[in-house]
Amino acid sequence: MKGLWVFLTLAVAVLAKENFVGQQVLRITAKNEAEISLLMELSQLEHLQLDFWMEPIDESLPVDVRVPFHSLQPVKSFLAYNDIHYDIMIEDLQDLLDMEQREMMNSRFLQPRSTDDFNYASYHTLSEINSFIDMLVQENPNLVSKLVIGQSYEGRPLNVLKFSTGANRPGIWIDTGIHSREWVTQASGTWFAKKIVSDYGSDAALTAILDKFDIFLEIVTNPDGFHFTHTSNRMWRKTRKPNSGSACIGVDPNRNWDAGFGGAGSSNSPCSETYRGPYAHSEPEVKAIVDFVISHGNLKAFVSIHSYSQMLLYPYGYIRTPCTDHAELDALAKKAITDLKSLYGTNYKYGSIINTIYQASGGTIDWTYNQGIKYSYTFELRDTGRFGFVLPANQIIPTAQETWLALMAIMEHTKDNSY
Ligand code: BHK
Ligand code: ZN
Repeated sequence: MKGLWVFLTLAVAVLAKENFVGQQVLRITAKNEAEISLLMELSQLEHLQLDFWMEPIDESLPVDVRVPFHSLQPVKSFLAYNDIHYDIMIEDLQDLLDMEQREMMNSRFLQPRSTDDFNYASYHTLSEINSFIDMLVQENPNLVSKLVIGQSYEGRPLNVLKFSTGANRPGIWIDTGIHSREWVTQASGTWFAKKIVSDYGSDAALTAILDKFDIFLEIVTNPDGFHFTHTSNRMWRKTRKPNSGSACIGVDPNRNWDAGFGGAGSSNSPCSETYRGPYAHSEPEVKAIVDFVISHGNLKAFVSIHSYSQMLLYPYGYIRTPCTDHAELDALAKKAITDLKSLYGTNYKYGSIINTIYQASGGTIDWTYNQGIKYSYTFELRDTGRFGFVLPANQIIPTAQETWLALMAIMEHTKDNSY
């Protein structure tokens, strides 16, 4: 009887999961504006169900697009007919996802009893990460606590780790996983949490930071989306709130903030991956952070971590005008990516969002910067597109380690330049 239930449960789980058999990720290199225009037209054809991992904006950056099997032939014909160059980055996305699942299964046979046992080199489910959070708090009661800053649309707690060694300190915020499919970010966030408790009291630089500042770390910033990436669709980016008048679900939580909300570089179509939502801060996952930032009132740095494309970005994304602190933020970004590169040679680009990636309105750090949090940055972690959102698990620790060096550069500068 039990065997039958296990079988049925597995069968339903398999059936309920979106499969990506035969789907490819193409890297399209447009030569000129005309080709970009053609790609923009292509992206408007909803029946093709294209998922742009990197959007067509201008010819300075390649366009990465996930193409469902039924659209491969028409898309490739369209590109060939228009003489637009492309390479196949991922031959069969499902093969990569199967490898990812096998790796998770192999690492799961032992339930960790402490954060020392936790496998940082593997991807983990929401409940595994939540258990990790609770263990870390239990093991370090004088340093770490868990704040619940709100609830997701589906009712999950929005957990924030607070690292604190004294009362009434200014704060540094770090979030990972606001886009749920960017799995190396939640995995890195987990590693950062352990790194902070390991280094406090032994590493002079981190100790000095924590003697002046609290660090707030939200590892799973979009828990509904993250759960959905594990159970139903690995490629889910947005929140999971239904949209009235549409069958499409979810809002882009990096277009939902009240900074140029609704402007260029965001969509008003609920079916778009960059749908801004019905109004600013409509998403509970965003509103919870907004309320936290305002009620805290003394955050000095705010770092929001995405993947992929290896960039360190600062405001603005919604306007071309350089922000007041452009020169300082630029110099600090250069220092941070130089430190990052020193570990494994990973190359990062840096600059304002609009100049480096593309125009985007309603983004997180434009809002936090306009709230007066000067050191507002966004990372785009590894890689540059070979694996994209499906970064092999053996890159988690190196990614987290090198990113930590850049975070330390930002936090030290914040410590030395805030009052
Ligand atoms: C980063 C910061 C602010 C606005 C946009 C971006 C790029 C980011 C996005 O929201 O479109 C790209 C992305 O998710 C992949 O991490
Ligand atoms: Zn993202």
